[in-house]
This record gives sequence, structure tokens and C-alpha cells, in this order.
Amino acid sequence: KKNIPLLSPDYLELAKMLLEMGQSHLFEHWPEPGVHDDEKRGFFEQVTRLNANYPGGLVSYLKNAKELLADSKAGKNPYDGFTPSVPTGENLTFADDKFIQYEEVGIREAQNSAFVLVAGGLGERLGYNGIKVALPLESCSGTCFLQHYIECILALQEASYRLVEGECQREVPFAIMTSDDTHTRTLALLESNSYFGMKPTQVTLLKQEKVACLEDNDARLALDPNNKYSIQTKPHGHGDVHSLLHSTGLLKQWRDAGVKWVCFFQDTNGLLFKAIPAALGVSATKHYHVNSLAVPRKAKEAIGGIAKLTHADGRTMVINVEYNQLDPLLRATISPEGDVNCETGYSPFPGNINQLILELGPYLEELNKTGGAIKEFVNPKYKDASKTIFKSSTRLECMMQDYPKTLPPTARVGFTVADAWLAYAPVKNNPEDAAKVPKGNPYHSATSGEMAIYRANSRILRKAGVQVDNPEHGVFNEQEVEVWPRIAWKPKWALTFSDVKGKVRGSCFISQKSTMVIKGRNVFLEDLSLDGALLVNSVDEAEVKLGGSVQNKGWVLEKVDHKDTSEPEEVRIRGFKINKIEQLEGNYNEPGKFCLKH
Ligand code: UGB
Repeated sequence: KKNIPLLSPDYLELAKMLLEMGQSHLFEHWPEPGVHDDEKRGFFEQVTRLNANYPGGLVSYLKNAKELLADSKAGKNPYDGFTPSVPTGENLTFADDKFIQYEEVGIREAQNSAFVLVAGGLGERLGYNGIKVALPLESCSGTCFLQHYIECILALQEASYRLVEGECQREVPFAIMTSDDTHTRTLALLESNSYFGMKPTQVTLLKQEKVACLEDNDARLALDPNNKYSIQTKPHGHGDVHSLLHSTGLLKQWRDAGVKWVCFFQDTNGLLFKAIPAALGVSATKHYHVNSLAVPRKAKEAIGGIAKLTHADGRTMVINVEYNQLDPLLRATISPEGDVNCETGYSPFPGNINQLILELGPYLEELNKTGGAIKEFVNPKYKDASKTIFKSSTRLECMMQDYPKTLPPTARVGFTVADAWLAYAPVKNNPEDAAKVPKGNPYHSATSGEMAIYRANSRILRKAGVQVDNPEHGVFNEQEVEVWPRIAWKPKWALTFSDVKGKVRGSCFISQKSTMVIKGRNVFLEDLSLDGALLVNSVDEAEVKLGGSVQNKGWVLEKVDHKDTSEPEEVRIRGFKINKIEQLEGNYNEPGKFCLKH
């Protein structure tokens, strides 16, 4: 690279383009030829990258920026002319007949799916110093988010193979979008753990690049304050995932391999895969081109709302409206009170959890037209009401859930609402901010994220016939939570409700103070009465029965203050640690039939 001469045709072409686009200020301070040539070459290398990484190149970026900045200055509302209404979609009730049917269809379709995790965000709101996917989703098994996601995908794949026995069996591909902030650490996490059991060839890392910053309403590019030969850059948002899948050719590769569904998800939702089989089933049954997974949402809760928008000119779309825009839009149109709860106690607009299932065929067709460009927005912070000077440089941003905005009205855009206890428990807020969340609204913290796993597993077991004690009330990091028995299991033990039911026999009981961690496939609860801690690790060929009365001092939750720096960060942010006093543990490394009893 070093050898590319400064006056190469490629660089001259870029310089000409920048001048034509009103960017002469970038060169004003350049000394005469021969001085700082390496730095100047570095500048062109960066411009080459910025140009290549945006659909339509920098020319498009600057044109879009000028338009969006002008709209922002004029105070134009992107939803002007649109009236919101409550859209129709599928509402799931956990464990009813329809849910079970959808799960079965979903498992069948699982081997025709690909999964895409967007994990380029640093999670500034959480304030955690590591990458979020390395955080444990609960402390009893200690499994981190990335391991859990991979194990879920592998379990889905295997369950799908079992259902379609004899038919073609396809490996489920997994793509992870990273960024400069997360790439190296994500790769290291995978490599140091042998990809958590997935074949490395099954995993693709796509690194998103940052985009150029803008210093004024004329979209003049901002120079890095510490390096005048470098353009300042900032993240472009999770919407980049679409252009990356397109520009790398990955989507075409998947199409050629027979993939039908592309499932997108975010970095820290430990419950998500409990709703994936049913949601996939809904997509396949209803032939949705776009299916957004949603949860009931409290009015003004800080997640986007899914709404049907109808324009005065007849256009309609079903789309996520971010929470800060939904309230003003409602006030300006159909509801003077804004975003308020209806008789169900929730906003009538379901909450977007940014879990999308796209049908690959129509998706690829659309990306071939758009190059993966997603409708962007700009959010400059102005110095004063004249809106002429920015407090700091800004940039264009885009969100993955805005993909349907460019679709024709004929596109089948739907959504699937699942109970929040089953499908959504993200870890986004730091302890201080979580403690300030209005009463009744979810904390979305490491504390609530972990407690949500135990609650969901307890409730699922209850539905499957286990008598699980009521939760106790607990306060950690000033957040009030329900503390259910600490129950965790590996995805290969059970993915669907039918799987869980098949693993429970006779009459079983689990007390509130109990902990149960199942790391094995063929493990059955049979007339088990648990009051303490019970752990089982077994190879697939071992069949293990957990039965009888198990009683011991168990594992106890010990409070930790989030300011106590003697504890590791991942412990502090949840506000408790597990004191492992006594447990019954069974390890089965050989094939055979076993019974773990006290
Ligand atoms: N992410 C990237 O991969 N790259 C980026 O440049 C930025 C983020 P946040 P956000 O579920 O409650 C979304 O920051 O964007 C990844 C929806 O827009 O956690 O504020 C990042 O790693 C909103 O409608 O969330 O809000 C993470 O995995 C609502 O659904 C993901 O993108 C909200 O999530 C989301 O990033 C929610």
C-alpha cells in the first residue's frame, strides 16, 4: 500500500470527487509536495475505505447528509403526513396448542435458517468494560451470552435434523457483526473456546466500519482534532448489517446453500431463543417476508413501538417507531394524551425487541436493488436555536429494523408478540440508571436479566407440571426483583415447550431456595423433590434420572454493592454473587443409565 504514489489515478479521482462535493477544506492545510507525504497517503487510504464501505460511496453519503441536515434544520418530522394505527400480527400464548404447533413448524424450518448477531455496539449505557457477549447470562452455570447463542443454534440444528430425518441436512450458518470496538475481543473469545463447539467454518465475522463525521449543515467532513490528515469517524448503527451481508456476498452464498430464513438478533437477550422456534413457525406459516418479534410494551418504555403508518397519499408501512418519536407522533395525530397504556395495562403498540426474521428470497431481491442501504437519520446537537453550529461533529446513522421502510406495500410485513417473561430480558442499563427506571417498567439491567432467566425457566417447568415454589422478593443494586429458584439448563436439554414436557415425569417439586443446573441432553426429572442445589453434567449417551428427595444447604445469593471494586465487574453490575455452600452433583462421562438420588 505504501507504494501507491500520491498522484495515482485512483487518488486523483478521489481528490477530484471531494473537491466537487465541497470538501476543499480538507486540503487547505496541506504543505507542498514532498512534505508529510506518508500522512497524505494515509488520508487517501482512509478516503478509499470510507468510499468503499458505503453503498454508492462518499458521493451518496454526502448527498444524503446534506438532505438530512437540511431537514433537521427545518425541523421536518420524518413522520409528517403519516397517521399511526395499531397493526395486526400474531399473538402467542405460551404453551397453548397453537404455540406448540408453531414451535414444531419452527424446528422443522430451523435447518433452513441462518442467524445474524449484531454485536458491534460497545454498550455505553451499560458501562461494562468488556464486550457484552462475554458477560455471563446467569451466574449459576456461568455461561456467557455468545456461548449460549451458539449452543442454541447448534441445538436448533440438531432438533431440526431429528424432525426431518432422511431429508437433506443443512448446517445453520452464524454471522456476527462486529466493529473496531468489539472485533478483536469477539474473535479471541471464540478462538480461545474452540468456537463453543461450532465448526469455525460455520461462523463468519463481518466487521462494520465507522462513517465520516460532519461538522456543519453543508456536510463538510470533520477532521480528527488529533490528526489533520484523518477524517473523524463514528459508528453508523446496527443498520449496517444489511449492506455487509450484501457486499460480502454472504447472503448469496446462503441462498445457494438453500437457506430460506435470516434471523437477526441483539447482543444481550438471554431469553430470545425461547421464542425463536415459535416465531420461525409464524414466519413459515404466514409467509411473512419480514417478521419482527415483539413484546407487550409499557407506554413510554424505552423500546421502540411497532406501528402501522398510513400516509395521506395512501402509502402504508408496518414499522418500528423509536420511543422518543412515538409519543409526539401520537399527540400530533390520533391521541392528544400521547403514548398511554390501554385497558390491558400496556401501550397498544407492541414493543420492538429488534429480533427480525426475514425471508431470504425477497430480502436478497431487495438488497440487489438497494445495495443494503437503509433509511438513515441524523441527530446533530446544535449550539443554539439558529441551528447553524453543532456542539460537536455528527454523522448519519441507521437501524436494522428500518429495513422495511424501502419495501413496496405488497411486501408481507408482520410481527409476532410473545410474553416479555418468555422472550425479552436485555442487559443494557448500568445499576444507577436501572435504579431510576419508573416503577413497573423493566430495568433491563444485569440484575433483571439474570433474574428473568430463572423466572422463565421456573414458569416453563410449572407449565410442564412441576410444582415450583413462588418467588421471593429481593432488592439488588436498588432494584426490586422476583427471586425464583435458580434454574438453568443447556439448550440441548430443551429448546421447545414439548422438549421440556418430555423431560418431566411423575410429580416433581422445587423449593424457592433451590438451584438446579442441567448440563446434559438425556436428563429426566422423575418424582424429584428438590430443596437445595442439584447439578448434573452428562454426555449425550448417558441417560440420567433425577429423582427422590434432594435436600442440602444449597447455593445462596449474597448481596454485592455495585461500587465495591474488590468484586469483578460482571458481579458488581448484577449486585449479587452466588455462595456455593452445599450441593449434590452428578457427573456422567460414560454411556449408560443412571439415577442421581441423594
Ligand atoms: N450495534 C451494532 O452492532 N452496531 C452499532 O453501530 C450499534 C449497535 P443497543 P439501541 O431492544 O430495547 C435498539 O445500543 O440501538 C448492536 C432498537 O433500536 O443495545 O439503543 C449492539 O451491539 C430499539 O428499537 O440498542 O435500541 C446491540 O446488539 C429497541 O428495540 C444492538 O445493535 C432496543 O434496541 C442494539 O444496540 C431494545
